[in-house]
Amino acid sequence: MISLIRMSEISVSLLSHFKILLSMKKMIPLLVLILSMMACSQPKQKDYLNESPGQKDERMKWWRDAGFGMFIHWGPYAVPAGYYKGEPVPGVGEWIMSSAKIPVAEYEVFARDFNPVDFDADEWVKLAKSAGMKYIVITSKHHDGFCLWDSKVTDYDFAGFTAFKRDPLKELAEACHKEGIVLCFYHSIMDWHHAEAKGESFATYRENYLKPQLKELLTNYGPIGALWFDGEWIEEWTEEQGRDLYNYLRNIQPELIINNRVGKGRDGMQGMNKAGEFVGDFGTPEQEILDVASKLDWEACMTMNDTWGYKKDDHNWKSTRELVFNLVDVVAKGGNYLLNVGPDAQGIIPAESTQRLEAIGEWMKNNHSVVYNSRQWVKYGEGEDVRYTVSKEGRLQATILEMPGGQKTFRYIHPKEGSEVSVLGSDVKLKWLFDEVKGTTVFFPESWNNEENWSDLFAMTLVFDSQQPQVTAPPVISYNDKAGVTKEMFGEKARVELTAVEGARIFYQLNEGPVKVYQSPIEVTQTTTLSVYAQKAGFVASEAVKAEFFHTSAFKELTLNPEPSTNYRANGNLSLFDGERGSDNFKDGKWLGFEGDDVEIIVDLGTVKKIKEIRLSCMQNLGGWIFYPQQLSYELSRDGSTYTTAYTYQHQVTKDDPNGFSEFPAMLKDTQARYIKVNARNVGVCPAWHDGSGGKAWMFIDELMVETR
Ligand code: FHN
Repeated sequence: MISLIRMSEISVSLLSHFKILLSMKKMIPLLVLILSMMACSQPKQKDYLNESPGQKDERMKWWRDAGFGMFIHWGPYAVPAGYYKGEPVPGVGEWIMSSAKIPVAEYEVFARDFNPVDFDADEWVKLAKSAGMKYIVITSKHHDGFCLWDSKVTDYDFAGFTAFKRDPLKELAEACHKEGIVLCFYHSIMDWHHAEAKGESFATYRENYLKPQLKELLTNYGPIGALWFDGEWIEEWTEEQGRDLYNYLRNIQPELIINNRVGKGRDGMQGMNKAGEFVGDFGTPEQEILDVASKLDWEACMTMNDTWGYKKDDHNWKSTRELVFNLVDVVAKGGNYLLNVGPDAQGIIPAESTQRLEAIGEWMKNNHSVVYNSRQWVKYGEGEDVRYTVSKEGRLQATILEMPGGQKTFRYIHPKEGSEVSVLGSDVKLKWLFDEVKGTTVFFPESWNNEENWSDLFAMTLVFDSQQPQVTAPPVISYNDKAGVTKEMFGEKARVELTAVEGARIFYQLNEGPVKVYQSPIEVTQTTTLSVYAQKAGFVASEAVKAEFFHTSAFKELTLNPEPSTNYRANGNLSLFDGERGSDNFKDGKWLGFEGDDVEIIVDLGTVKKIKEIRLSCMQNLGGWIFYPQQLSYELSRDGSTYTTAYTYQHQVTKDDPNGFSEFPAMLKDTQARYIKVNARNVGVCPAWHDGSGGKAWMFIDELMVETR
């Protein structure tokens, strides 16, 4: 039985609890008010993912006008400088931790010893400026996870790990500000040092480490021009995370520019985005330059030798001439050039880099209008030795990469009557002559046969007051009522028609034969490359278009084993000799796709014939998990039972392998055979380095071509 006293104690505490609840109930509106004020105090995230093209143009203007920047790869990897346990470690220097499989604790020893006492930010920035570079992109954190700034989020930085108690990024920010150079940060999403940067815990790393560190970099170092992400290929990273990070960062610095490696759009080393919508402001070709001009924003990054991070015995330096050529080639194609230096562990930029940058700077003194604020012309160039740009004043600039003899002809230029041709960095005026077919020929002074008299050693830029070129539209090659053919197969003979715009004459060439004027359809009876161009009166001649006609003998029978996958069946076996080779879009319904399977094709020519050549078209698209065969062989037989191998191909695919097509051609000296057996071994599963590692690999084939005599 509960005592009265106990009863009164309970009612007192109930009463007090009720009073507390009551007072708390009174607190609710106040609590709601505080919470909403806090929410309002949290500035609402602006959506920068749907920025208008005009706003993007405004934001990208400085970057597009700059054209030329310095990439700096610097970190603890400069300490071992390419050696581990006294042995040289192959590959790029900044990957030594991974290439030599160095355990974290051991690699940290290099970090502890990283004490760059000779680091001089002013010197670095002045060198970039003297080279004509307008911005610097430095590795704030590379894959090894070491931070080049004093981060409050980790002690794996100079302040926390080394005797070097300075913040190089702070000093660089001040030096850049002083010299009017724009500072940008490279930052690796992949982090070999952070325990949570993989697997399940990745989100924790992203929210509690990656983002807070990026906030430090965008808050404590003044205006940052761009963030240059890398290491986005890890499976933990997704396009969605990239979009979220992009918006998060632009809400910190709205004018920030962010490369396409913030998302998953990059299509391998060629660096531009795959088809589809992907986050990021510019494409990032690496160690390569686009083949043709692009209207998209892009920046080619490149080493001066074979490594990004410092390696003491990598002396495979590109020549200054090659670097100037690359710079001109990139800007003519609408891109920026980001040229790398790898300072050593003392903070010194290798002399070979400094010499080349100073020499480029000399060239830029005369030719800066080719790079700064320049824009693309309708044609980015002619051949391998002429590159066109338009200066900010609107003048046409033709940079000649190979100094010609006494004269040089420019197919696409038609200077205004009476206008002069001048040379950047020289007061010479050059004579010129326009010819409708050949274009404009410019004549150089005798004295220029001696390079001492050249205005520039590496590349010279001529300036024209040119009319907007009237270029004749390219002609069309048609076969079997199909227009615009580029590669066709035919049995007995092929009848080819050529058409062009009204009033244009058509000129064609079969293989290396003479150039003829087109009168009527052309008949070809053997494998032939056709090159055609058109020229309308008063217009400059069009560029040449090519088509290849492949004479193949009809097959009596063709067996294919196994069947291709349902989604990539095209017209089954027929597709292998319908003369229709698939395009670079593997979903174009022309390719036969095999998931994980090896493929065997047996062809019966019906009778024994002289085999001249065999080709099998295959495609590689690493992003699409499509790989070339790792092994391919062509075997021949007269009786269909005993086969002899006529051709084999073997290759271990690597992450640097290019996407594209290959026909694996085998030239056979008229070997007699009736049967051909093709064996293509599939890679089977995606390699360890691949995003899809472990997943089934695809092999795509099309067009088996057999030329007989
Ligand atoms: O793995 C990095 C490499 O170390 C270097 O930083 C280059 C520079 O663009 N990017 C990655 C390779 O694609």
